[in-house]
Amino acid sequence: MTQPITEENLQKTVEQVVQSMKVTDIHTHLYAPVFGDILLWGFDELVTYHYLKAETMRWVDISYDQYWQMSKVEQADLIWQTLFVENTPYSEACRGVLTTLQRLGLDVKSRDVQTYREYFESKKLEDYVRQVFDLAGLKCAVMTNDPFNPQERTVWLDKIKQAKAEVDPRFRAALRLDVLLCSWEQSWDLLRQWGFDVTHDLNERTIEEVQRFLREWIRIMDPVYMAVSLPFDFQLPEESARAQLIESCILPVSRETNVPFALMVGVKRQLNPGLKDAGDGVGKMDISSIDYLCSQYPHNKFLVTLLARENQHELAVLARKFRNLLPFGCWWFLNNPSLIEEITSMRLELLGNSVILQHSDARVLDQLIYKWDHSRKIIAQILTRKYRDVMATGWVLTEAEIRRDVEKLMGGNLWSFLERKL
Ligand code: FIX
Ligand code: ZN
Repeated sequence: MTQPITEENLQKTVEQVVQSMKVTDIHTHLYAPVFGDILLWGFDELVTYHYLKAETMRWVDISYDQYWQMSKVEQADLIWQTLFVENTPYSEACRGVLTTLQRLGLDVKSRDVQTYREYFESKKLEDYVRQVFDLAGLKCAVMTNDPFNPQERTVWLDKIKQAKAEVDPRFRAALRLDVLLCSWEQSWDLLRQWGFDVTHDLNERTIEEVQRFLREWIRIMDPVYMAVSLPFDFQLPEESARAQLIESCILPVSRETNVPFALMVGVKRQLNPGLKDAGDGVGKMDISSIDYLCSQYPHNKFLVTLLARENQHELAVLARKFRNLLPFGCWWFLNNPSLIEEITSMRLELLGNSVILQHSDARVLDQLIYKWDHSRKIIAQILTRKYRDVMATGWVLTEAEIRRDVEKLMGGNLWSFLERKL
């Protein structure tokens, strides 16, 4: 581990370290098995991923309603026929399905969907979770947990809070607050129904009670962070309920509990409602809102990922200015080889080791396999280039140092960020 790295063994060493590093997947839509059928997995879920729905609807002449009236198996068969048989599956989401099948040991060249389905039907979930985490090299997956989701809420309150079931330690919670922050017109009444003394007006009592709601759910979930997905036109400062809830409720509780606030900004919600969960688009956001948060709240910790390619450079520059800002991942429409390469190179050049390079955003358990397989290959290529540039100056590198760097970049920086005293 301490022998110096040479030009001859550099690439192989970096590839081996990146491939074998157990990662913290800082953002997913997965759930621990205790949450039941909201944890999606298996062939038909893999093939009906909303990315693939959108790509399929570009080809077929059926209406959106006709698609949504199909069964899951019928939808998967349509997607498979359209994207995998009538066209070569080289889009990132299509290729991902094939990488997953291949890594699971299935015969991709057979194109035998029935055999694929039988394979997954033979799996027991508990064993399969272990198998997928091993293949993907995951230490931990951070979920997206919405206290306003009735099915999920029941599990937290009935099963977990009553200590009837532990959340699997491989799955950590993230307290997701889109409904609270972006639908206050509805969410205040739900809080009232749950026993919080709030009104629609964000008066002092309401602010106190929303803070109590946040503390309550931090106690129940023990979240790694609080998160919100925000539209591209998100602005702070702003005269709005959302702005007041963020500044008067989220940020004080975030600092008090050392639970960072994660902002995921740049969505154009439901550009095409007919596509439902595949209907969102992207827009460039005004990064001065992130600048405002980091500068006005220097003792708060912010995790930030932005959806527009055009925002990536300014996010990296902003992170150079504010140590309370930790950028993460190549989110959603950026999670493609060409953009991962561009963004990762730029981040290493501007931020060195002080960034979290990737998250999977996996919605289907099996996707962990391909999302991390594809990203690891690109990250290893870029890191090899960066190490080679450093070694060209005469700098002597050891494998232990490469391992140290990669651990930080692949999620370790999240845990040290939590421990930082700002
Ligand atoms: O807001 C989010 O967490 C987004 O990642 C999702 O809404 C989005 O649908 C997604 O899964 C993208 O990969
Ligand atoms: Zn997501």
